[in-house]
Amino acid sequence: MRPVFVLNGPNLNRLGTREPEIYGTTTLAQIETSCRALDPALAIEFRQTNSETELIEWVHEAIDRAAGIVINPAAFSFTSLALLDALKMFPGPIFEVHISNIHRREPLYHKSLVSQAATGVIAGLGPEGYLAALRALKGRLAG
Ligand code: CA2
Repeated sequence: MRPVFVLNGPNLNRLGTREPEIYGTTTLAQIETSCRALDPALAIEFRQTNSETELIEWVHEAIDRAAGIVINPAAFSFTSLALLDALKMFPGPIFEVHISNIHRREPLYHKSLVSQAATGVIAGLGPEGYLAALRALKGRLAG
């Protein structure tokens, strides 16, 4: 079975270290562990990068060999047409996740460009959002 890519954008490697009132105290490593525990049979490639180029290259890799994508593009959500273009090329389901409720934030955080390519968008569920996205993805893949 083809893997599911769980991709994380800039600064999320620092999750759990600041702004706990917005992002909580869970680290990205803990989120990875809970994603893997959801379904040990699911092949998950869980990655984080601070580089827009690398994130786009991972989407290209996903086009060639992934069944689905869960992506938290972090700040690239609001800035990267290049990431949107790459995701538009992906033929399978894409779930965009934001740990915080971006719509409760400043207007700068309200408009995710990436959402145009997403099958579904989850915001404000905290780390649970990744699990909700994986469950939704599994449902889609099972038809
Ligand atoms: O809520 C999310 O998951 C976000 O995608 C996180 C992004 C933010 O720009 C989005 O608006 C919403 C970036 C998170 C910044 O990284 C942190 C690192 C350490 C501690 C807290 C946040």
